[in-house]
Amino acid sequence: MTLAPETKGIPISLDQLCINSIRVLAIDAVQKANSGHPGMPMGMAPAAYLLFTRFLRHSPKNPHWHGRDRFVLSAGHGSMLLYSLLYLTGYDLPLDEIKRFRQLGSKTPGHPECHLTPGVETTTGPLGQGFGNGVGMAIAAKHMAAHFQRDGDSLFDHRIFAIVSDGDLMEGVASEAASIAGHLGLGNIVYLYDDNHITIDGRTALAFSEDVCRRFEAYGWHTQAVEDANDLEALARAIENGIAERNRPSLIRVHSHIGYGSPHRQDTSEAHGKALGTDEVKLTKQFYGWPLEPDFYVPAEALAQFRRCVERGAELERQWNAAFETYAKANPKEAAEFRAMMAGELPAGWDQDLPVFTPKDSLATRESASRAEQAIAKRVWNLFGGSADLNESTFTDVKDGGDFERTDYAGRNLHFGIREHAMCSILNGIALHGGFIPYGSSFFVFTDYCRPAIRLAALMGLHIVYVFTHDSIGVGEDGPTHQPIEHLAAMRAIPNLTVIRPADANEACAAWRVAMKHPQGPVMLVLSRQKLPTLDRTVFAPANGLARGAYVLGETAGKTPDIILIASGAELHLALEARPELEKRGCAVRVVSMPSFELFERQDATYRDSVLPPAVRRRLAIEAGSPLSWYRWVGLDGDVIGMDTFGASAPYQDLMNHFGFTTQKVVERALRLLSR
Ligand SMILES: Cc1ncc(C[n+]2csc(CCOP(=O)(O)OP(=O)(O)O)c2C)c(N)n1
Ligand SMILES: [Mg+2]
Repeated sequence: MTLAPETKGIPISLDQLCINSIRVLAIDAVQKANSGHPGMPMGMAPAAYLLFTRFLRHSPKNPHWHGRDRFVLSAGHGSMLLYSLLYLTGYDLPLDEIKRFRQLGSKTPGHPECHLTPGVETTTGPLGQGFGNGVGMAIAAKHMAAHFQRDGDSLFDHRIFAIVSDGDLMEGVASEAASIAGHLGLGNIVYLYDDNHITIDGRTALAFSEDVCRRFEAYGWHTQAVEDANDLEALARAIENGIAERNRPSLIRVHSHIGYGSPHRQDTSEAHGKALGTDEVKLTKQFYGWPLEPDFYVPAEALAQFRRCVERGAELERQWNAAFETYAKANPKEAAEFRAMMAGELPAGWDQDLPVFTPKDSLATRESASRAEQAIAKRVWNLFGGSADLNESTFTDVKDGGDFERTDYAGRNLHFGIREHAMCSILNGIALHGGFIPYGSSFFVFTDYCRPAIRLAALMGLHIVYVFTHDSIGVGEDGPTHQPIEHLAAMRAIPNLTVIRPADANEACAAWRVAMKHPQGPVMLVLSRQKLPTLDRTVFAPANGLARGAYVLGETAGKTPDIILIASGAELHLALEARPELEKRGCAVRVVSMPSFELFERQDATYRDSVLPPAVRRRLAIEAGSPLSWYRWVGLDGDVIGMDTFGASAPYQDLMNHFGFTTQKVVERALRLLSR
């Protein structure tokens, strides 16, 4: 390892002071916390410095300014790189927060979390996700520009920059996202790849030997290489070229040194994920020509140089606002629409075409939900999404909406291809970009392929609608590989994800209504493949009870119930059929429709007790999925009819009989419970 001391006798340039300020803040913060990842910030500080001070159009005092370029730190473990930049360039992230890196209640958590820290565009850490999020942001920017941009104005041409690491590029989700980004020709993307040859286990050569640039060229990307991460000229030229390339996304491979400047840690995996230690901190600061005291030292001239971003950003913002005013004068309708969608407002009358179904209609909920979605999409153009090659089955494509393609970014229907994981990561990016209510669809069983991104959507509190169909063994002939079993339980286990499994067509409409008005987190609609009866709402309680998560659908008049039958989705109809059978035997029965645990949990105790009175302890839940999540609601004196195996391949009616989802079985189990 050769380290070329930069300081001997030569005055350190201002650029160098700034770059080393980033490095030293990262080193000191990790050292103080005795936890974190100093190596990557030390290696990539020059590129990050250039980006934030020269290329990224951002306004530190207004992190939500729409016209800003987006910066994604996909390698979220390098969080101190981002926190240093945010502090230095003047975001509302004071030095004290840097000193509280990784501590309880700080704005500097171990990995960047966008809902906590001003200037953090997305929550990253699970490698590959940031890569996909950036592609989503780029898609959103292109769609918005295609919709709003009029000749000549450049209001909607912001760019998406990211730093991605070896780990990011090894993860499958990044390959999926890179493939679709290249296919779509997203020229508003410029990603810097931190090619430092090191991951946690050691040299990348242990597990990663493809030619990354050639791989990305094959995806349709524009690629460049910078052989020395400290060569600012070369970096600047490459970034300029990347920006100038308008028809392809750009990847700049930057050969860097993890832990740059640390005599014993540079270019080793030891620099990746732990504090350097006091001795090594000292040696490293000496290498940078840095004073050893105090910690967190930033030279005044370096800070001043960074803080020029504040005025620069304010000026960019002023120009943008002035251009927007001109635009608004010429295009008042569009400007009003833009402001409303950015504020998250739904247009007046957005729900007035929602269908009302009658008992004559026998529809799968995927079908009724599709009709609801079409009715909404007609009035809400910024409902924007698509499916992972399953429109034939999920029915989510917007009729006459056109396809989002490289030749037509105004097209409303996204075709993710068979890339469920990237689909969900991209949806996160679209939501983070702002202005859209993104949705995506596939088979419910393939939430397994989406889960990491869904979890992050829930963590970030993003307004996204998932449409997952083929919700149970009701799938039928496709068999166990396609039959969700534990999936409802798994999705219900994700905090802040609202899962809704409607039981009939009108509940499906009510579910879409909830989904549109739930900005605080993602909503997942879980829909049937098979046809279901539409309940007669002149006999049963209205379907808008769904909004409260669970509601009493019907019960034996004038009596305290002996038993409560609770069900979601298709199985609700079994409970309804069992009720008269049980009444014939003298039992008082209440039937509760429970399409959403999460919505029900959000109700007050009075309402919850009115639906599930604590005194009524005999409760039977029926759902064609793992019983795991139901025990909370049925209690120790209750029972669950569910699925404990992977299902089987057969016509779905045969499966329902075989696995005990029949009226007769429900009656039997209810009687058994009553006789206990
Ligand atoms: C999906 C996922 N798997 C594993 C990890 C744990 N992890 C954090 S960083 C890392 C790899 C580090 O290598 P690289 O991406 O090259 O970063 P560098 O060490 O160069 O900073 C791993 C495996 C993770 N954060 N996300
Ligand atoms: Mg690496």
